[in-house]
Amino acid sequence: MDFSAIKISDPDIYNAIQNETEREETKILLIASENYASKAVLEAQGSVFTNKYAEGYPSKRYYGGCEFADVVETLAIERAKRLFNAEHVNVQPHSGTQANMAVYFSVLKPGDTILGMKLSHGGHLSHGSPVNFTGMIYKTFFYGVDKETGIIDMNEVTRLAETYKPKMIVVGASAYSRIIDFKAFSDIARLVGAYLLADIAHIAGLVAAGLHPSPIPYADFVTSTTHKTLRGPRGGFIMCKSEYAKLVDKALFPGIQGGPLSHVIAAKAVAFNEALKPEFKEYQKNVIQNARALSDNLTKRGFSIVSGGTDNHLMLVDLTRMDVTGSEAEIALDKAGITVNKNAIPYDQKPPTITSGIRLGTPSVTTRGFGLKEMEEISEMITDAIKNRASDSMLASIREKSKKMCENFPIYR
Ligand code: DSN
Repeated sequence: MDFSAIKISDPDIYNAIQNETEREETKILLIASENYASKAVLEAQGSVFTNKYAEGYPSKRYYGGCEFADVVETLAIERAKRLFNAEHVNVQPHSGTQANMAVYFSVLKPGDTILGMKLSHGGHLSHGSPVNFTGMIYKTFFYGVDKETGIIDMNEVTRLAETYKPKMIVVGASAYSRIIDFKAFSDIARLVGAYLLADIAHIAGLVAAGLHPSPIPYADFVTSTTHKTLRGPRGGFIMCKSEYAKLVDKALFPGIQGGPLSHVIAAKAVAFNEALKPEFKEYQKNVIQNARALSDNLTKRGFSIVSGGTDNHLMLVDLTRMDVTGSEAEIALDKAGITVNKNAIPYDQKPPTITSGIRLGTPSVTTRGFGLKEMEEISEMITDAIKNRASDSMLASIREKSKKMCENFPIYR
């Protein structure tokens, strides 16, 4: 992109942008929720639509001059509908949490009961955590994964649903590597008269490509972000059955948000268009293939993967047996030029600031073109960095290797 104006007007911010570009280009990014948006997405997001107020919805705005904001929002909606086969789409949520909030506000009242997945077992803050608005406004109960298998315990979901009769069941995760059975969740929701919300923020790209079963036929509401496997701009969106369209739209605006971010909506439209192309399916296949390869390679090198492997774009590495904490591993890997996040593992004995695990994902490295050979080399680098975490010279020499690998696969250059 052209940064000629900011280079002169604001060198501090210009330098930070250059440094961030350098960081993204030269480090191996394994954070499962991040990706590299295309130049077209960045251009749309950096466009003059940032200047425009467009409160309301296409053709029903509270401001004049919205004809082109209508064009981008309508295209974003139509493309998302096609991509996911959805009846109704709202592309205005600023984030995944705002999308979830709008769904809750559309059909729940304060004090109603939600059943979601435990945060420490891979769920999300906005699925009922006590430190989140969901835990403050609603009564919340949680299911988790089986201690032995690391897989969602559907018997427990049924038992909790029958016991607590939630008004909403939430399914979806930030750190769960196996296929989610949306139909089974829907059967339980019907059994107890609950709404079903499927939050596919992490797996949206896989769902769009038909590589993970879609919740659309089963869930009343489906929410997502646009920037993870979907590889668009940072933001959220909501899909729902037509019967909830008005309630959802009203809950989002004027309920919880004001003016939509039309520049981000333009970028969402670009990303949805990219995701409709055949290359996107190939990309998602490679994301899964790389995740499996990384998980297998790490297992061969003695690491333990929660649930024994992965069906999607991510894996949770249990470091308990390696005698290293998640935060120690995160710091050592960063020094070696590999960016990851520490992550609680199910039944973790350590606090969330320390943790016994790291979460690894392959969406970003696959976007830059890494394949099976690189997955093997990365697993070797991860092993060496964790084993030699006390040696700055070893970490520096791994940093050289990771940098070289990145230089062979430029992102924006
Ligand atoms: N922060 C996101 C993630 O890393 O999965 C979830 O909101």
